[in-house]
Amino acid sequence: MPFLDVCFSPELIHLYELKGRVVVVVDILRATSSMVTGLAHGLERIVPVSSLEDCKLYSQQGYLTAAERDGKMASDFDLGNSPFSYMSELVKGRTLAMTTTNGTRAIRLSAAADKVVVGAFLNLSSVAAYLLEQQKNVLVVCAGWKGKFNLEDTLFAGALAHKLQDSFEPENDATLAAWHLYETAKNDLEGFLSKASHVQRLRNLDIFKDITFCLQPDVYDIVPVMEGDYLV
Ligand code: 3SL
Repeated sequence: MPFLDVCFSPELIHLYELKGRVVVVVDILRATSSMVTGLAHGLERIVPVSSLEDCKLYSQQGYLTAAERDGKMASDFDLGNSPFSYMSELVKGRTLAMTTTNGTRAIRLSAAADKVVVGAFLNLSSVAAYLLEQQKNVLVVCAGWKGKFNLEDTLFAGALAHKLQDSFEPENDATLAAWHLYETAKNDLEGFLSKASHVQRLRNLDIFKDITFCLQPDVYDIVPVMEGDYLV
């Protein structure tokens, strides 16, 4: 049986062998939720970039650009990081260069994996089905917040561990911890997360509906996969 492991923060990724694995990068609030939403709404591909400067360079090549820092849209870019802004006609058929505080960095740090895919509650069952097909060891990389642990990404890892529990073996205590956390929270994810740091951070910015939206399971049936520099 293949293994399922969880890396709680990009700062810990050096402890894991990525080669031979499928990595699922997750940033529930909100980067990977927005990526899944955008690609499901007709965005052609996304290049995740680390810095605002690099992202800006892409606009000179005709790319649509999206940038977020500390929960806010950075100035002089086309989009921020609300999934609702990725539902517009503006994204259809376009290539997007995107940089966010944690999510895009976690994707770039995972590049040595055999495959890098993007997960969110919004595409949870599709990611689980994809992993069942691949039959390779899996590492869920939680984007966290500036190197620190967060609850919402860990809950996603736990939800995936629940979905795959008959077919994947938990590799260590991180997977077990995520499984138990999700078991406790599964009937009311939003209530469970009410005191979570990033939920409070977003609420302080008057961002409420994004939280509710990003916690919905299986709104979309796509699995974004990195191909070269692009998420498609
Ligand atoms: O950190 C990130 O990558 C973002 O998802 C953070 S935010 O939800 O846009 O504030």
